[in-house]
Amino acid sequence: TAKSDWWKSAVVYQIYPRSFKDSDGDGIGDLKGIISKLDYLKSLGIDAIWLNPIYTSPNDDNGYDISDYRTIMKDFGTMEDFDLLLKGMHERGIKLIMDLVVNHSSDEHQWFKESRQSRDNPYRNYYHWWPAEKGTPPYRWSFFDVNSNAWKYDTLTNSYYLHYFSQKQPDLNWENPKVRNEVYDIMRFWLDKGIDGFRMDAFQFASKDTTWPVLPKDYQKDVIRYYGKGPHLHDYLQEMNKEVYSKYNVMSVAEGAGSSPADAMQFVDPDRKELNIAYHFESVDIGNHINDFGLVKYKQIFERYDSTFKDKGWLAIFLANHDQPRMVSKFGNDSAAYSALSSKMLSTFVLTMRGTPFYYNGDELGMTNIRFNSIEDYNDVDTRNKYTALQQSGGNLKAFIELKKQTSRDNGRTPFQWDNTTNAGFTIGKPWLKVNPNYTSVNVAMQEQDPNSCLNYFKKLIQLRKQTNIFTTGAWALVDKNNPDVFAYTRINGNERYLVMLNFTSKSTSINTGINLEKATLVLSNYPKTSTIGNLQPYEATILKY
Ligand code: TEU
Repeated sequence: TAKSDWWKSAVVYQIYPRSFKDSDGDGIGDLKGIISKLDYLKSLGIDAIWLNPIYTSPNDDNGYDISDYRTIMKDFGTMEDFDLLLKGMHERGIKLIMDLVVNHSSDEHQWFKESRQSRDNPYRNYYHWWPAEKGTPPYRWSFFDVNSNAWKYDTLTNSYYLHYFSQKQPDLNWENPKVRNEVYDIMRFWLDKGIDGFRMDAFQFASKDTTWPVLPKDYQKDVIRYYGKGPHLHDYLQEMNKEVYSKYNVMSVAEGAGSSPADAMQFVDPDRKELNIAYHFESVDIGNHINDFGLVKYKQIFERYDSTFKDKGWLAIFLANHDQPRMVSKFGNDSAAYSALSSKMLSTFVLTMRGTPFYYNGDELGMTNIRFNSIEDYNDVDTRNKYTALQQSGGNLKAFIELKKQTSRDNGRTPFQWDNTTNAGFTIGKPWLKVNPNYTSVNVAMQEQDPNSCLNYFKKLIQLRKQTNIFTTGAWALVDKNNPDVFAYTRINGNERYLVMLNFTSKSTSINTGINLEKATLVLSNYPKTSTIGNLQPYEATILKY
């Protein structure tokens, strides 16, 4: 791949800074904490880090509500810390991708404070307002609002403002060129510091039909179709590319990329000059647990996307992030017997697919869902507000808590497990979110010593992805596609041929590859002894060269 396409062969590691490493004992992870772990990050072999938002924020949604885009959140440190972090990363050959959250700002951003003052304030049109004398605005669903209503009435000017996420996250009005230019300036500010790209948070929602048509009843069940294709979305992206991205050798990721492969292609078709990588949600929105939706349906998603993207465009491959439960708790099996095995199997998947792997911190250790028993333990605005809503409507709170043990975003946000000292070595203070009690057996210190650990297996996978570019560019095709237990595929580049076989179940099973494997050689497996050809042990992952 060309030098400017470095992001195609990169492995991106996502750091949730609040939970990674606390340096000052306030219980919250910070930039100095990350700096102290740079050698760990280097040892993984990853190429780039995506850092969740670190800008000044009142933390209604843990940094996704930004009140100043050019300063660092006090909890996380200072701009000096940031400069040192970037320098330390670059010295180790690691690139930095920042989160760009510009579908909305915080309600505590200066722009919004001005905007709400009066109907003729110069910042009024930075946001979407509906004057109350026109009646109630056409209903818009909100992801996080307790009343699921994205219009919030504000007495000060007798108007409603729009917030697709929480009430403290008002949506910016992208139709206003001043807003667009403000954002381009913010982007230049960080790119000129030398960062290597942006993940564009929820940007698919940025363009709204401001004639505010009435939407069909229950449209929110298919919300991306209605919110993810605003009338000017791609005009904005093309303008942003022309004004900013085209001037830098950096990468851009569309977080959310419509609701079909064709939609996703629109964001990243090189001829359109918009973004680089499409990060779509079909493979995580499919359901709460692999046993519910089944492997065959899951495989079909990847087949549909890969067939659209085989000649142009580029995808992200991921199983988890800070909005998801832990990868092993959703797609694998986190029981004592199978947790490590299935974690390794899932890592094999992420690192051998076509697309750029986005790998979530802690998954390299096999970290699992925490499964809080009480709402008091939760921090996540989404979980808390939905609980309150249910409380108000007299719903089944017990069932809700059971469901959140599987799905809450906080499952993936518990502190990183460094060692078996107090609080997993994350902080000497009181952690902002409880540490998973399994830290005594799942942690970096132990796994670094164990040649068979998840951590060491993850490092091997990264080395493998670097030794050959087959996993980046090789053609991808499903094998035994209707097999309900096994996710298997080939990666082929001319004479170089690899077969990846992943057993997604806790039973021994078989696979019909239709390939002559007599001369095949073993590349990597999560078992010391792989099965005879055609058979796979529980959660076995085996890569063969043939
Ligand atoms: O998430 C945006 C978003 O659209 C997700 O809620 C998505 O629909 C879901 O994960 C699909 O399963 C981003 C951030 O990742 C999230 O943490 C923020 O809360 C949100 O934007 C608002 O900024």
